[in-house]
Amino acid sequence: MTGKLIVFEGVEGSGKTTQLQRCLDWLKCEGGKERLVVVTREPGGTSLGSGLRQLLLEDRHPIQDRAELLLYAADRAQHVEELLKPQLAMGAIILCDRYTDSTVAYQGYGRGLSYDLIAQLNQIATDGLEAQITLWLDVDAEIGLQRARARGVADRIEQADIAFHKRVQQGFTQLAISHPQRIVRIDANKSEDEVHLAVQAILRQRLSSWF
Ligand code: T5A
Repeated sequence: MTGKLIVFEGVEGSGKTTQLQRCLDWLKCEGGKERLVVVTREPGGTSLGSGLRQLLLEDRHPIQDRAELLLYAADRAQHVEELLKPQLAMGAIILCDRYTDSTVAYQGYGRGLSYDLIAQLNQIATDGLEAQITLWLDVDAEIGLQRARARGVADRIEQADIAFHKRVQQGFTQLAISHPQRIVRIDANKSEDEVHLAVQAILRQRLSSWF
């Protein structure tokens, strides 16, 4: 595959969506000149995924933890085959809001499901497709939740208690320790501009080594 998969990860309100959009604008005008740049997200990067996203985030039905895990895996399997693999084959730079680490952090550390089971499901869902780089926007879980909740109604997962979100945070910390080559930590407690400059600096370096 000639394209590159760049993933943004972090707790609720860590600023992924904001930074991903700013990164897209930046890549379009300088960093990724003449390259196809695609923005996507999990859950919800495909038509099937949009429906699964609604089920997962709206508070309409009670969802058991293993059912939740399988719904995220189904979203990912569809996303990988329908969008990620074909776009990477065309040479795209893909900016993806969340990927496999979110499942380890939320369903593993947050819900307490088996890490082995999650690793197996991630393997099945991705067919082995890994990110070239994961930008972990590391913000204090309480600050992130405040930012997310300030926007209005909290979704099903944002409604979980602070202890859950702190376990998720711990999950991302452990993942970064376990995968130092792939995961780059960015201090997301800083201002939007400062975070954007940090993202730019890392990607500028990577882009020049890739292309
Ligand atoms: N999930 C997902 C799982 O449980 N398992 C999985 O396998 C996967 C893939 C997805 C949910 O699904 C869960 C995780 C999530 O709970 P979502 O809506 O995509 O749902 O949730 P988030 O990804 O958390 O989206 P958010 O919009 O809540 O957070 P973002 O994208 O990190 O933050 P953003 O950019 O929208 O910013 C939030 C607010 O903060 C402000 C912004 O203006 C905005 O108002 N902000 C800042 N304020 C101050 N300083 C900064 N540096 C700021 N950056 C942004």
